[in-house]
Amino acid sequence: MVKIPSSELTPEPVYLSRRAFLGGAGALSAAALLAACGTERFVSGTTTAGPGATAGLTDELGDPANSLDQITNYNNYYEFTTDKEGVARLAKGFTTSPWEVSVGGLVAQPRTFGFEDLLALEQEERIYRLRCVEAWSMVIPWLGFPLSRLLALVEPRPEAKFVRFETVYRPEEMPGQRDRHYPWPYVEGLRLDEAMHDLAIVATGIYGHALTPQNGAPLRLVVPWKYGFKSIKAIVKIDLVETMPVSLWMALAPMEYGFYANVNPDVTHPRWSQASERRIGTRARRPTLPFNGYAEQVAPLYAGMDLRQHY
Ligand SMILES: Nc1nc2c(c(=O)[nH]1)N[C@H]1C(S)=C(S)[C@@H](COP(=O)(O)O)O[C@H]1N2
Ligand SMILES: [Mo]
Repeated sequence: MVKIPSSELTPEPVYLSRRAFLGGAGALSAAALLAACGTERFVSGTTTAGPGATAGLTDELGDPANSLDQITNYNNYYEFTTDKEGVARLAKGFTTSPWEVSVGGLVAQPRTFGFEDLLALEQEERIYRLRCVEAWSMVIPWLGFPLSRLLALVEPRPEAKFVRFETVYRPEEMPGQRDRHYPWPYVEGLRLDEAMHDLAIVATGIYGHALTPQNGAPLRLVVPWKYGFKSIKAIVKIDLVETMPVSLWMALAPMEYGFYANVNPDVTHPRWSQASERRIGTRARRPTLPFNGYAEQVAPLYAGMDLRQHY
């Protein structure tokens, strides 16, 4: 396990300027972000483009990013409502500060992080496809950091094989959590090697702005090669564990939602095909790509596994 020296944590003044940036600045151009390795330059790379401007951003396949308006008004977040177009209104004003995340279980250095501690890690932009199991997708320019960096800080012990994530339980602010049909809190999990893969990130922003409540503020997981439900929002607890965690969706419908949930056009959901998807903002369906287009990077994680059995 690689240890992250504390010198890698961003010093305070730089962090403060980033916070100013997160709060107020407009969208960044991808070039500005990618060119920036230091935070100072990162901040000076702001453009005048307003919210919703896509600033010509595309994913690596050349498809345009969805607008901020689309990303923040079509959401899955059952803690609020199952109505995708109603999440934004119900999540408005959700308390995201102060916020703490406890990271523990089978680790040498269990620790509770304030959200500010995590913002102090260097943030980078990742333009990822998000493919919902319901067969729609978006391209989203996230801001965040590799999950591996956070896990390295707590030093997983050799017995740790999986990572278990938990969403906040706050029924007084989350009306959907008063619906007892769901085994709240929302839980998700990854195998440790999946969690350590560079593509798995903790997102803290979108289009250079802080995350909106409907997108999982203040921090959520993003695992782009898996169906969207794995990308758990509003995380308060992360545990390194020895046995495979049971996610909320596995508990509810194990025949429909397995642990792995890797995007796979060849494995049909019991109630619909996964061969194609609708990109939000467009009409035409497009073929769904194995591992959501990230096969080259992540397929080796599953060498020798029957992906039809482990869906
Ligand atoms: N806690 C929690 N996390 C969640 C969900 C949820 O209902 N609750 N929905 C998931 C699903 S099904 C999808 S597709 C994505 C949607 O993320 P977005 O609304 O930011 O696009 O969030 C995932 N994370
Ligand atoms: Mo989803």
